[in-house]
Amino acid sequence: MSKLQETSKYISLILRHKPDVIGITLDEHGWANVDELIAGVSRTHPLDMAMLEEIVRTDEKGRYSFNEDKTLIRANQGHSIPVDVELEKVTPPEILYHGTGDRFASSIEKEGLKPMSRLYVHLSADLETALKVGKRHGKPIVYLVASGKMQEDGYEFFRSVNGVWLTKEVPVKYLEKDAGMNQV
Ligand code: HQG
Repeated sequence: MSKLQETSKYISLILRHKPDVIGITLDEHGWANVDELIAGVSRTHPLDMAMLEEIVRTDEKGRYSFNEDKTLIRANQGHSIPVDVELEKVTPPEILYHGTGDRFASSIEKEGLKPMSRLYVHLSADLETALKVGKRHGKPIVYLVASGKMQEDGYEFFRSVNGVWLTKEVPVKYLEKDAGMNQV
């Protein structure tokens, strides 16, 4: 992992989960003050404004956004602390995907997908992304989520500005294990 990636990981921890590790707070929309973030992070990780701009610009998942004058920064999704990042409510495609580890299968097939430590269940528009997410949890499996049907039934879907699909929960009846996954 490069120095910049290490710093980025630390920033993701601060902006999504634990702003208190550097003694800062986020506002209700998840924004942190950029000067405070740089001052706090640079105590342990190399960071100045130019580096922070590079992290935001080059992040492969578009995890962060600045406000217009770059005095504030926030993570676009993935939070465990209760902030309202003004997610766009949108009509989902018929099918979305969720990748996870096979060790979670029996629990998921009993109780459905839950947000666990985060505010939302994270879904992807394509199988490949879901597979990547699943691999972070061990032997990957992918579930197809009947998102179109869920929306008809009144469930809400949101898409973060970096394209991650989010919903509060997915009951078992809308889940189907991807048959192709037996080959993985
Ligand atoms: C599982 C990454 C047992 C769920 C990715 C998942 C994503 C259950 C784990 C984003 C369950 C939570 C989020 C149940 C769900 N019983 N296990 N009923 N319901 N689970 O990390 O979706 O790189 O909080 O399947 O790209 O893996 O960090 O969620 O395996 O968008 O930017 O509980 O994180 O983005 O794990 O990942 P996580 P996730 P970043």
